[in-house]
Amino acid sequence: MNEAFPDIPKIAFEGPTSRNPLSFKHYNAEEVVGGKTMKEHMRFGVAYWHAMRNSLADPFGMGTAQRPWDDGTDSIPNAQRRVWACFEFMDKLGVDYYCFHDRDVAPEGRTLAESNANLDAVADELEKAQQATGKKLLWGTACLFAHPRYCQGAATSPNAHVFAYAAAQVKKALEVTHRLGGEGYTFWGGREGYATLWNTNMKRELDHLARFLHLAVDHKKKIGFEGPFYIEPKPREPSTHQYDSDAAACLNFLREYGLMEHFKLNLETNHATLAGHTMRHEMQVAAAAGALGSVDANTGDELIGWDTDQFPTNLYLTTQIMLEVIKMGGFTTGGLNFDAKVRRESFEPVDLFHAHIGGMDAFARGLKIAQAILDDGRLEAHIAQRYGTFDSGIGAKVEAGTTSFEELEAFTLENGEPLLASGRQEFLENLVNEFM
Ligand code: XUL
Ligand code: CO
Repeated sequence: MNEAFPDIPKIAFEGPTSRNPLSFKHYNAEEVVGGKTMKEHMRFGVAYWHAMRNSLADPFGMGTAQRPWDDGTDSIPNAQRRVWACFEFMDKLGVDYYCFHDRDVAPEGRTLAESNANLDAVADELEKAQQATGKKLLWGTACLFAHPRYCQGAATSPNAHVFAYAAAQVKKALEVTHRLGGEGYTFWGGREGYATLWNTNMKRELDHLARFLHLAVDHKKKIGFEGPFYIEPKPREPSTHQYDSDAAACLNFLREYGLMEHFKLNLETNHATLAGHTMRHEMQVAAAAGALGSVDANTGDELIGWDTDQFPTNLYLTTQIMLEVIKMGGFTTGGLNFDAKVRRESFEPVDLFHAHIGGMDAFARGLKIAQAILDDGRLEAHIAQRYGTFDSGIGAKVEAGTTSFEELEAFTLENGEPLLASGRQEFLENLVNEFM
């Protein structure tokens, strides 16, 4: 096939003084930072649905994207051509992973059998492209939110036949993910929630969702898929309320239904924003539970209230993400998947490169800054020292669980008013700025 991006060469690292927009200024795949190469730290992924399938329509207007390799039809040859465009894109960009929904890569047919056959035909091509380029599948997923049958939910639909259809779709998507050597499998429940409680039995829907995920675990074992399942929190959009609303809600759900050992979280920045949290908050909640699996790397717009899925360029954000990633010991099966789309105004193919290069460079800087902050040690030492009264004496007894209210009362009667230390927020913000 002809090249999809004939005018674009392989993107090289040219360093911070380069003025070539199609080069990396900071992302240098083989450069070692804190004992690992940048590419081992980051494990970047291209999101097939945005890079290859997003027409850049918005609620007020039609798509604008120019994608010359795509004839706009739902044919299998077109879907197969797109595979090679995607792999050429990844290859020129130097990204090793991709992620997909079943319906991004292959068109939905008139029946489940036809849809499955379509998916197999494109999976054949994906397999060939993976073999030809060495690129890998970070995770796969099933689109359980676009088709009208899922308008009232998939696993949480009030209709048992919809539940069955969704199960059949996940079964197939999981099998294809397994066949392609996917390192994980994601569940994002865009319609697993409600529009109004006036028509909803929330308890019953949550029970069904848990049953669905247990069935998926059973099937994963049956076919020998060893990667983790990820659940991706998001509070709303498209539903009014989504059951997987934030990291804490997901963890509570997984614990309540005995699913913790089978799931980790896939955290997305713009979803954290919609939930009224910072990404760092979500990451710490997940990491504390040993459940920080993967990241959908993007950002939202503070002035628009929706999931704008923009490319991340804010160095404070990427620094905070990489701090949490390094502190948890790095990704294992997960990575940084650019669940992000170019703006509707940025309709040329080259804009896909500008967007991803910018995100990769921003994460490279975030990684270096995070590692420098950790190597310097003052920030971490400050936090450790802030809790120093729990390292010995009565504090150590509190942490060890060997004291009582009587003893704490006696301690207070004897020692009087506690001596507090300043929180030093401004001092620490200035310290972080030394590294930016
Ligand atoms: C939607 C979203 C999804 C998931 C995969 O907001 O983030 O694309 O990442 O279904
Ligand atoms: Co996402």
